[in-house]
Amino acid sequence: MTTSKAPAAEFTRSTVKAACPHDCPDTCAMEVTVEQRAGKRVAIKVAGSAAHAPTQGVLCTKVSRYLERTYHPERVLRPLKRVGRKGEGRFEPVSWDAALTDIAQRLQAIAAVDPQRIVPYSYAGTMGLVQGESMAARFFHKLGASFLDRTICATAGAEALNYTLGTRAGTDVERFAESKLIVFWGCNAIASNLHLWSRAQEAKRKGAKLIAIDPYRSLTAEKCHQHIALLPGTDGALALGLMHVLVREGWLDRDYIERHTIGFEPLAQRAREFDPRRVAQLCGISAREVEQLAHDYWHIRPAAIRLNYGMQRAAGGGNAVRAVACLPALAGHWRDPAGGLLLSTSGMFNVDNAALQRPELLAGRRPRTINMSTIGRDLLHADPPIEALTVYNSNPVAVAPQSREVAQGFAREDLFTVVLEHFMTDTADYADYVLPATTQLEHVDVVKPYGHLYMMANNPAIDPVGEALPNTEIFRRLAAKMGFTEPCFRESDDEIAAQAFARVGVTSNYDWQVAKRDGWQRVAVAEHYAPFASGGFPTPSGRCEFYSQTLADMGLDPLPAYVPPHEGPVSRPDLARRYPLAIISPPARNFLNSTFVNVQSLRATEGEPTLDIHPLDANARGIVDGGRVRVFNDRGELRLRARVTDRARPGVVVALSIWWKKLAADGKNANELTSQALTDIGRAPTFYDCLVEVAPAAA
Ligand SMILES: Nc1nc2c(c(=O)[nH]1)N[C@H]1C(S)=C(S)[C@@H](COP(=O)(O)OP(=O)(O)OC[C@H]3O[C@@H](n4cnc5c(=O)[nH]c(N)nc54)[C@H](O)[C@@H]3O)O[C@H]1N2
Ligand SMILES: Nc1nc2c(c(=O)[nH]1)N[C@H]1C(S)=C(S)[C@@H](COP(=O)(O)OP(=O)(O)OC[C@H]3O[C@@H](n4cnc5c(=O)[nH]c(N)nc54)[C@H](O)[C@@H]3O)O[C@H]1N2
Ligand code: SF4
Ligand SMILES: [Mo]
Repeated sequence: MTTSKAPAAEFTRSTVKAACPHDCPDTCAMEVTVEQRAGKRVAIKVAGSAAHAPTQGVLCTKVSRYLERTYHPERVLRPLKRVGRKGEGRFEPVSWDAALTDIAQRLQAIAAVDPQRIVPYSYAGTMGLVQGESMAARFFHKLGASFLDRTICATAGAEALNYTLGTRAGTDVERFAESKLIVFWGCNAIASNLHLWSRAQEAKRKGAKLIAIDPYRSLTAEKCHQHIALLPGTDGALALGLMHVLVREGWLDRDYIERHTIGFEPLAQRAREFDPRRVAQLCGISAREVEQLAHDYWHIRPAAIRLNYGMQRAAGGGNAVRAVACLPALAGHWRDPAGGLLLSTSGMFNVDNAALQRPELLAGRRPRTINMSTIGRDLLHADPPIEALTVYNSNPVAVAPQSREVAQGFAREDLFTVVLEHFMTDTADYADYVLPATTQLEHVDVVKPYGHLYMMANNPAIDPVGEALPNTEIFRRLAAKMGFTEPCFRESDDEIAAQAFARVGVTSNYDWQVAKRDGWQRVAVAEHYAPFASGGFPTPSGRCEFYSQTLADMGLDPLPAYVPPHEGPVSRPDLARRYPLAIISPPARNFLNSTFVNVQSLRATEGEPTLDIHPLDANARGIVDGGRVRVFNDRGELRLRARVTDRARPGVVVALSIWWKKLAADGKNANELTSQALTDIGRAPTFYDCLVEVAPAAA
């Protein structure tokens, strides 16, 4: 923190080094300008740090509005107790002491019967290691609560990468400026990975070719040289088709394959089944596009693939990631720091999770695991039943699939629900208690990124707004009420942050004191870092595993396969006749999942919930641009404003997300339609594997 006297002299200004907490690969370094006014610290500006290489001095539009969010008039400022029906949103303020005493008693009574009936529910509202799973995890471990399988976003791809590359590591975002071919595979970078996009722009100015593989002409796809608009959930077939051409043409780095991979022969055999004509049919594209992409991928070097999560939210998401992850090894693109593939860098940080989470507090107990992606079903049918749910850093009633079941589950009168929040979200409306939590400006944290190579520190800029407390402090006080006496329940946030760094590891040189002072610390790798230039894959074989014995031992396909969507003409011809359109609901540019939807300036930019539909599909149904439509399937129905546009390809409709249900005219969002079916690998949700029909709605 640096302090300097402002010219006016009646106040002091300082700049605080902070880190964006949001679930975004960019994890920007923020500088918060703070003024001392009447003895109180007031944040007056947030800006991107120019000194932090990935941030390049720029924050996205959303987080540029962070002050509007922090000082929002609708912040929850005091603990609230429900007085209305569940979901109705009627609450009255209570004191912290009264709230925590009652919560502790309720949890103790349930734990006396079976602590597994208590379930934590959290995700990445903040990606901070301290305000995420530290004190909270200790609390639930000591209690013996059910484990939560945190699958809602990334596990299909993460586990697929682990099976293939041995870890989550990839091309350094800073090197994309030097790539000659960049493939945005299921990645709308302009919306969801802005700082990589600016590197790609640099590359483009130096002559690079940019290609988007996306069912939708997203903001990114429209700015690429080429857009391959395949059908959702068919990426595995496309990747196998590329392999087919690479093998057929001998466009293979035989030396790299020989030294650093395992299973080339069986993989080549598998790829032979995917000739471009068949692939074209499966993916709804032309054979020429498959041939052209393979040609470019071999001839234009260095070639980097920015693989993102958009393509793994279908039945075959895991296998699709495995197939794409094989490509750089086949064509030798890992050799160049500006080649290869980036899905996630999260495996490169050697964080001491055991110190943060204290699994020893389980004392030998092995509670059951609840998958967060099937919370609707589990709230209604788990055995033993879920009797208490503690939600923090997440908004499941808006974001979890098959929302009608989720809301039904949350509405159970015999369920005791505590929600730690900034705002009265769709989920908070169902709580028995809502506890006010601090935002990133108000607490300490360490943020581990997944899109670059710097561990980030967050210093608090202001005191908590209202009576808000950090998640850690809420669990600390609750632990005291429960009579948990272990010293780890008394540690300060600063002590916890230091523990995240404690294990000075193979790939790390972290020091919390240094990070706090400087704002970040880079993983100790060379500047022109190429993760697998000379192999070194941390898999069981030490090679890139085209063939995975681990998967074979689990009874799964050891080779990347094409697994068609759960809901499509191949798997469910009956369903496809009744519901012929595939719907996807990818992120809106001005929201971050369901965060920021209640920030007026950002919501105004997004307008209202919409459905993009191709003119052919619209005409066939008598749907006009700007008209209201009904979107429906067996799970539910949703009303949206139609935008008739060829941004959506024929057969695919697009509802940018994730809206707050209560801010939509019909009180619903896209998850009314999505299913709780899971992916082939990683037990992850299949948000973009969903069939619907659309019809004009009465005005
Ligand atoms: N502005 C903004 N940024 C965000 C988020 C946000 O909500 N808003 N969310 C954050 C989070 S949590 C995540 S996980 C990341 C997500 O980051 P991305 O993975 O980039 O997420 P999406 O935008 O869902 O996917 C990108 C594109 O995938 C396309 N897509 C959908 N289905 C398929 C498919 O089957 N195959 C292919 N090839 N493409 C498909 C979509 O049309 C979309 O344009 O972004 C993070 N950043
Ligand atoms: N249809 C559809 N559904 C989707 C997706 C999609 O693309 N389409 N994307 C999926 C993906 S990729 C993801 S990651 C999930 C995201 O799902 P979530 O992780 O639930 O993300 P958010 O919707 O942003 O909700 C986070 C909540 O945490 C709160 N929060 C933030 N910081 C703190 C804090 O410090 N303390 C406390 N107590 N609360 C805090 C915020 O106010 C916000 O309400 O949604 C998934 N759902
Ligand atoms: S949401 Fe992403 S792009 Fe925006 S400030 Fe945060 S890390 Fe940066
Ligand atoms: Mo996500």
